[in-house]
Amino acid sequence: AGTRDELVTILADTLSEFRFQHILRVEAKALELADHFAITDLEKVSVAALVHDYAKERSDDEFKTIIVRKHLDQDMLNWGNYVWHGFVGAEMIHDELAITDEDILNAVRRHTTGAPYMTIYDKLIFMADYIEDGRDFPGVDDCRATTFADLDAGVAWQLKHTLNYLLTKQTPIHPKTVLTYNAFVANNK
Ligand code: DGI
Ligand code: FE
Ligand code: FE
Ligand code: FE
Repeated sequence: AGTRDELVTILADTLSEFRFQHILRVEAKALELADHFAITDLEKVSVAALVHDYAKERSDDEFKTIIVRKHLDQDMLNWGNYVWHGFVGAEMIHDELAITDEDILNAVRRHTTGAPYMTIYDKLIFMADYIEDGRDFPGVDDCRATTFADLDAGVAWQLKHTLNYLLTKQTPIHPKTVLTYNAFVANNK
């Protein structure tokens, strides 16, 4: 059993069946994208995809405790699970799974809000999470086609639609989401 298979066993025991199936679909889509864009470190892509939602099912109290105890940016206390499971989740993945690769940890940190600068691994996970085969929202097939044609255009597509959706819900928008939108959509083209 290699690193990837050992990890899958741990995740199957740790996550709900629903989440476990999602991360397997994200891995499959991320590997499709990696192949398409000729990314060679497939182990890294696999591990990043498999762990990206590792912390999603933890309690608010557990996140808050870690933010305080590890002296992370205390502004994070003002946000919720959608921010924590990436930024604080990366700490849990590091500490509990002993994954130290910064490309992997950054891809987890950036998978929900994105970031103004994203590595190829960040972009693969950000997009695979959004267009994995279980996703079914209006335009998802257009987003899939756009992403395979031009990865940055796919990132921009997602940001445009997520921002629009968040505005209709009148839910708080994290500054990082706005900075990413500016970098990939508003300051571009
Ligand atoms: O964990 P997943 O559900 O697989 O996907 P995700 O981590 O990419 O996103 C979780 C949700 O967070 C998704 O519905 C979009 C939303 N989101 C992204 N940026 C923001 C946000 N929600 C709020 N309220 N504010 C944001 O800035
Ligand atoms: Fe997530
Ligand atoms: Fe995402
Ligand atoms: Fe996800």
